[in-house]
Amino acid sequence: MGYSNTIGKLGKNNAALLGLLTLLSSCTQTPTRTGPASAVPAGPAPDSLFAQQTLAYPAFEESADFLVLCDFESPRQLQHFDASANQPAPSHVTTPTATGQGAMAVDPTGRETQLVFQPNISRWEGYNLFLTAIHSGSDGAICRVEFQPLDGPARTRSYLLQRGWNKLQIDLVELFGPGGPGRMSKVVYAFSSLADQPLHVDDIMLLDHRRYVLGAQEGHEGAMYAVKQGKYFRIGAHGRFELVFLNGRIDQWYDLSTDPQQQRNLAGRRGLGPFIHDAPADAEQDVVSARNLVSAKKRLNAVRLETQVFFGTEPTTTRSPDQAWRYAVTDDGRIDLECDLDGEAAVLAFETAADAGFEAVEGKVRTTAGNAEAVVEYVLLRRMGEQRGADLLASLRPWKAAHLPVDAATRLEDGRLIVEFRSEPAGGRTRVTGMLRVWPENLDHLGNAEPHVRSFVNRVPLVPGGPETTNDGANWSPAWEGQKDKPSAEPELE
Ligand SMILES: [Ca+2]
Repeated sequence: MGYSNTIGKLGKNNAALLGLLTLLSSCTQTPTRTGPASAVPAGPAPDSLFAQQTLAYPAFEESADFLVLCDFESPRQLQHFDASANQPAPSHVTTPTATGQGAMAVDPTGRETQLVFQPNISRWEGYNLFLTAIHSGSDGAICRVEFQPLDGPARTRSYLLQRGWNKLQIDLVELFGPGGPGRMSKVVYAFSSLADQPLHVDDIMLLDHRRYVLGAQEGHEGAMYAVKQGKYFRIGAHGRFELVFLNGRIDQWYDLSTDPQQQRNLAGRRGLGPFIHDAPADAEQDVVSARNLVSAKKRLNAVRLETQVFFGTEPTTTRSPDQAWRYAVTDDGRIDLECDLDGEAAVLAFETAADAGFEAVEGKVRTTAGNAEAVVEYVLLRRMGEQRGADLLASLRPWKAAHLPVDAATRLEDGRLIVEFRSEPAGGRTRVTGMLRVWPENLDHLGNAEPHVRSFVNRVPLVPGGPETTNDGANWSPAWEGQKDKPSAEPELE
């Protein structure tokens, strides 16, 4: 099994790094104030604080709910910073500010300094995005933001600051999972590699930037929902399962029947997958762009997500995507998957959490493709005993292949379970279709899993040389097929 560097390149850490680089856009210098705040007419005047914040933080405008913890418009707000922990003590300034007419300044005495913020409101439930602005006098300083919840371990994010204002946008779901951090004790800003210049902090805000494409936060058992949350898409069925998608991949997986609070991510450290192993050299690049199209059909209780992923630095408008992923998720826990990959990538892999008790069992279904006998291999990642709960059933095969050289291999690495499916590239591209199941729970045995695999194989017939439309990607998805319906939820274009 080849673990090239590509794995890391395409992994979660790099996605986080990408987010970091994306978010490190510094905004312009302090807006010129023409008069005191009292001179501003009532209502949302162009230079009202609210209008400035909306302009400075695009996510602010999109969010349904927000909480400003500190805007530093009053020197009194410095009391939320622990004076004993901050050396030297911060001071209140009126310039520069990111928004409004006040900010906080600290003069670093050495190469390192830290600010300890004790939030006036510690209950952060319902918020999932942390925004703050930091002004640096030079390029190259490093800011580490550490969140210390009252219960549970601290989480950190580090940023390389540019000269001027840096707007940090930190996804709390990414850090703490969908349940969020709960109650927050402290947020520590730790600066290093500082030049001998003052630092400024403005605007500490929490946002709820979830947007429901289908369903709602509450729903009856089995009711589906789809939420866009920043660059994440959370798709699930209440009381059954939730999958979190990022850049065309399943990043997190939760078993809602045994874990309604979503404390335990069943996906591996890098995500659930599919990961591409043995990818060619030209794919060893970072994701530069991902386009998502999510559509939901309420009556069918199904959600479809399509993601186009681009690597490299060429403009994405003038070329086809390096990877195209299509998922159709239904309330019964079935995920139909289809991917189209540039290059000769031959191995797709899934990865489950190290300590969740997964073991792999491989099975085969014999079927007839045209006149040829074929064998579809599948794998059941099951959990028995004390950790009994959601299992993962996976079966992948090359696009429209008469022969099915799909090979499921398993191996343990640091406790994680990794399953690989080998595929044959054709014409410089790899196209794979497949089925995953994350519900019903406790499939446990091949006898329970086989009917699901068989229905998948029969539904997408293996007809060599058949008409192009047989397995056309636009039509093949399960709940969509043969349904003459009108969408009851408006398709969402991202
Ligand atoms: Ca301010």
